[in-house]
Amino acid sequence: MKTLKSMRLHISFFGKTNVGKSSLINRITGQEVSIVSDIAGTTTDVVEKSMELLPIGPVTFLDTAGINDTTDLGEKRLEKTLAVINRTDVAVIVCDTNGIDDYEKQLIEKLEELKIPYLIIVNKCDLSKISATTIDNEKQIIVHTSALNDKNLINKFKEALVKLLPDEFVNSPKIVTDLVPPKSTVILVIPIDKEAPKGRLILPQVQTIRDLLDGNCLTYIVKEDELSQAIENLKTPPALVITDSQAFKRVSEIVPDNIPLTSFSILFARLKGDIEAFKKGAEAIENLKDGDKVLILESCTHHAIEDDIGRVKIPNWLKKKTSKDLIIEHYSGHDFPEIDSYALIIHCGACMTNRREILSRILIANEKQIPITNYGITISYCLGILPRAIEIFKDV
Ligand SMILES: Nc1nc2c(ncn2[C@@H]2O[C@H](COP(=O)(O)OP(=O)(O)OP(=O)(O)O)[C@@H](O)[C@H]2O)c(=O)[nH]1
Ligand code: SF4
Ligand SMILES: [Mg+2]
Repeated sequence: MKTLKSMRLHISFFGKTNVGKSSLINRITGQEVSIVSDIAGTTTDVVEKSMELLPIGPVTFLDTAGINDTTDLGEKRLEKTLAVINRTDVAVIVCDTNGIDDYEKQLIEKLEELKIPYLIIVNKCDLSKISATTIDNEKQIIVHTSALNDKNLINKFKEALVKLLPDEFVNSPKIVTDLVPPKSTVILVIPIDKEAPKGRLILPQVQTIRDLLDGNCLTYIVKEDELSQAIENLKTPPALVITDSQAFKRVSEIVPDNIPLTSFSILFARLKGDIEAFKKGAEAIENLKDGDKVLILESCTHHAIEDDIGRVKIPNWLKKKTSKDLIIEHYSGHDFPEIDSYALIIHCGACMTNRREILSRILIANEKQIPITNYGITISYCLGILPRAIEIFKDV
């Protein structure tokens, strides 16, 4: 996979004039980024729009001038596009239901040569069915849609995009060091927990420590009983305190309000998903009714122990928070079960899987309008500490 052009993912739309590139970008961004008209050649220069595309991250859309079959000939047609290709992380080739021909094929060849991932959007499907068989359905990611009236367009686009995202964009290696300055002090609160393997730390704790060491931070590790003393011993307040969620309440009482505080599971909700999307999902807890079904979705079949978080703790917290009679079901595995009957999905911390898988699950749930959140966000929400725990992400 190519290196990213910047921290933002650059997504460029290519295609012939009038196929609906600008209309698609306007729909996806929810803004009038480009002028749309039925006159071929409406977009003449590259138009850029940067935004936060939930739950994927920061992106820049590039709308290009369409290629006109009759006036732009041969090499010249491709030249027009090349300057933009060089800035592209993911390409979107737009055609109408006539399918693709030489120009798009030439473009695909170039993209493949440069190892730039691409998807094909067949637009204007409201007008007719696709006639040409020029697209290789086996090999390529294709979205059939209509910028005019497909209500599902945005989700379909994001689902296709997630499959193509460069690894370095979708799976950021930073857990916490982008939140605190180098050389700053961070305190980790790690209670003795039955779920931790005897004599060891659990994976998210180890990964956080590694990230802090790599970021040249000063890392203190304490149990909650030693936390007050650790803060008192420091000459300057720590830049951040990170605690196990299960001790959050007690820790939040000890850590003064001016010191940022979050939990391991919230850091991992960001690393393995999206805090905004999960926060929105957690808000649905308030509206749960008697008899509603809640799905606890686990990415792997880890050994369930006595007071396991997904089987005992979360159900108890939910009951306490809502006072409702909820039906709580569990599913473990990498495939996605039938989710239509659920009022809420709560995903595990996803320590054994990657962000791409969680993002696609968020998008599938969004498409079915089923709220989805995760363990860390749910626990914080139920304990009433979510606003404090996510404060640190505000400026990121
Ligand atoms: N029926 C229908 N019309 C569409 C659809 N998408 C776009 N259009 C219309 O097609 C025309 C061209 O749309 P644009 O979005 O300007 O196309 P473009 O590819 O950006 O065109 P250029 O900028 O000229 O290259 C406009 O009249 C749109 O309203 C669609 O899905 N269905
Ligand atoms: S992937 Fe999920 S279910 Fe598996 S161990 Fe990690 S948090 Fe638990
Ligand atoms: Mg245009």
